[in-house]
Amino acid sequence: MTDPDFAAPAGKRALIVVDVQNDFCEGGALAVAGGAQVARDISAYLTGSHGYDLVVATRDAHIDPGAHFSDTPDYVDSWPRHCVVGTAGQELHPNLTYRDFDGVFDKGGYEAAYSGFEGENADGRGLDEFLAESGVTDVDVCGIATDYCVSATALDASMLGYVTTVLTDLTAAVAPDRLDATWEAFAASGVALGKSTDS
Ligand code: VGL
Repeated sequence: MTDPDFAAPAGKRALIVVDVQNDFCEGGALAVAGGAQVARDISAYLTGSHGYDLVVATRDAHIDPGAHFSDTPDYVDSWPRHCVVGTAGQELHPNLTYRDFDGVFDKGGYEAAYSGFEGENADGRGLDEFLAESGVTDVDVCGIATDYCVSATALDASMLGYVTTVLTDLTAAVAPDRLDATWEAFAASGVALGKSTDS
């Protein structure tokens, strides 16, 4: 029988808001259908009281990411120029009115970087270091794009030992018709699917 006195203490919960940037929303250089609505929905979800101990954001922040940019992109491994540091496209989308982030983690200066765990905050700290030091054990992940940066971030979170849930209604996909592969990768890695309305 489990002695409740010896139960592991509940850790903290964080929400990771992935790449809700102008270039990934309608009108942007690499527009993902539904991106602007996702920005609005994430803001609504976080307005007033929410259950997270921490909320962090990630951003693509490219300077010269090599073959990640192409004039003839394949939209799998190469992309039109997007989220270039110093451009409006790199900024968080105005529909994302929630800005009370505990950290913003920028990634991809000189290489492709799909996972938010490749990013650093203004203090030069990585996302894993920051979350772990904050006592976070559980993360929810939302944002853009479901099948690229949200997926890579969630898979890394799970691999790093965080109990990980993707809030699917707060995501938008580059290739919605190929999402089955994303769901399969999540299932194989222990990433749960949830909805913002679940709790
Ligand atoms: C992303 C394609 C290229 C994303 C970033 O944020 O999902 N997708 N770079």
